[in-house]
Amino acid sequence: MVMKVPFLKNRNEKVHDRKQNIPEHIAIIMDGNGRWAGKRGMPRFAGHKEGLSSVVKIVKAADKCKVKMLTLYTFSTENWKRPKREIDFILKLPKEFLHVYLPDMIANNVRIEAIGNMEELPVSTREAIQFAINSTKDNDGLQLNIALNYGSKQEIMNAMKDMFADILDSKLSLDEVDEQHFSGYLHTAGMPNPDLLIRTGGEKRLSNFLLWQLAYTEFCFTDVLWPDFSEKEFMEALGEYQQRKRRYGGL
Ligand code: V0D
Repeated sequence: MVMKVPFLKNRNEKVHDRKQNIPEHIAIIMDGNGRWAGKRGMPRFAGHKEGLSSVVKIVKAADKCKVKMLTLYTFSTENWKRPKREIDFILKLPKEFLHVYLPDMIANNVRIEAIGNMEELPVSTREAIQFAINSTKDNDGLQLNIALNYGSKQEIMNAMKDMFADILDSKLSLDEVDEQHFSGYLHTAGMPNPDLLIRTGGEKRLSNFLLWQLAYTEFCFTDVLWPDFSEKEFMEALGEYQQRKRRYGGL
């Protein structure tokens, strides 16, 4: 039987236009790796490894949707409280990322940047990140910011101290201090604020991630664990964002 679809054109117009209101910058808290592994009777590190392949899938999905910037919370300043073996494993992932995925990222014109306190990281981790940054610095496609050893309160405190130092040095006067100027002292200097924050893994909190930068951001929380977060879930989050924006725009 031939289906008649006389209203298809209209229906398509009603479905939100996937090309409109694409968030320019998406920040993601990739939670649930350890639980993903636990549910399968696997050790926690197996979840982090699986999480790394989710990263690559989501970078490609974001690029395909014309998202300009992606900021991923890979390791927080609070994560040092975890067992040493788990920390060691996580901090070896950038090197693994380099060997397995970097050529792919370069082919996709991705530019890698890092935010966070790099000095406290093992040299091998730092070198891997620096290599990734250097080998992608001329790319002008999606910018992938790796937040590692990142904590927002520390970032704000350090920014404040640096700004005070400039005031004491008479490089800056108190009258010039405003939000925009202060933002220039943060790790995210020069980056647009995230339009959308996604947190996977069921928790509904910010966990010291980008407190200043998320002031006007739309939040999307999902119970899906990060290793299970695929292009489908990513598109759903994007759709939710687009619909919210449309509603606000209509007011
Ligand atoms: C662990 C799940 C990508 C969450 C994802 C701190 C936590 C996997 C990177 C990465 C980590 C990507 C590009 C790059 C350097 C690193 C990464 C860490 C952990 C180390 F140039 N995922 N990812 N780095 N996780």
